[in-house]
Amino acid sequence: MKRRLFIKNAALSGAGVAVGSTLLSCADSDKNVETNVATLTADSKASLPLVIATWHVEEATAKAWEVLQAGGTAIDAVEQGCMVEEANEKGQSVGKGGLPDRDGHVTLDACIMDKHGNCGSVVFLENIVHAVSVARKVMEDTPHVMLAGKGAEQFALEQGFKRENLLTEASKKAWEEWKVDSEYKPIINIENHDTIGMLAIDKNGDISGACTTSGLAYKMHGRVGDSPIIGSGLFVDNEIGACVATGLGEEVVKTVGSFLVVELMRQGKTPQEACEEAISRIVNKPNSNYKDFQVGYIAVNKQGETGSYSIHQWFSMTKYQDGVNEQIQSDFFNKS
Ligand code: SD4
Repeated sequence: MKRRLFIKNAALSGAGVAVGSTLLSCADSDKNVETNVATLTADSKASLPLVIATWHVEEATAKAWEVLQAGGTAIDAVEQGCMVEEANEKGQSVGKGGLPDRDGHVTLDACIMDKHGNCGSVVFLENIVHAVSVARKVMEDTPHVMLAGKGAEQFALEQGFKRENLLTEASKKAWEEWKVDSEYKPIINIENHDTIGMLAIDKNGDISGACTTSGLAYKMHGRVGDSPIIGSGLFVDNEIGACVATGLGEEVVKTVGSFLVVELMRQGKTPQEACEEAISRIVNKPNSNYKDFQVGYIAVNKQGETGSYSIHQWFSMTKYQDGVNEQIQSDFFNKS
């Protein structure tokens, strides 16, 4: 994920907002684009398939789209889409090349959830690039939903995954520079974000989701975030919709954010309204220090309407629908 590039591009394009034109009527498309992003009506009929992902990950959504267009399932699409970022050594965010914990270990968290509500997850996994695929194996080939650490690695090796060192020279160098005056504080966003979350609806209208991350850069060894926790980092309900989170996982876990968004959609909120409400639960806590951290949600409902919202500026969603792969700048809470 090219964060610096994204910031530059967004600045160059003014508001930096792109809009899924297929979801808008002709009259709508002439209006202010920022408004349009947030005002898809309940009776919008989105065309399927579609895929959305956190941040600027157009190669990943392109892969997922390819699977969906060929008639593939949403679960295959989100797995293969996430794998693109996991294999991307240049993105210091996920899988190979991910920034390490404060002791220099790259440890991965991932989960996946299908249209039946089945789920699989791995936490604190080392030495395996495709954590999302290991999570899928947990879902499909074990009676469990979550494997951790050495046990997860052992399971992956037994399943034929290759063992490899995930700490690239570039990430090692970044870690060594960070150690100079680290104060052992983990870092969240703006300059590094550490996750890809992806949601897809296939041609049959079935929804699946996945999330994979190297977690907070320079976290404590052993720390696990929201991304592999079903209901927090990801939740899919094929009758209602799905949500995936990014940002400071501790805050997402405390509000069970993705489950909350899906439940709010069940109560009638649009994906946009549901994401906004979930962010408001975080920022409106007494003594919330939200100015110091970022959380962002993206969501889709069964009708194919999408939404995204974050605490701070610069969060974005990549969306591939109707042959258009585009980055959509998220609206955000902290405008002060
Ligand atoms: C975590 N939620 O480990 C992840 C990190 C992330 O953008 O999404 N950063 O807390």
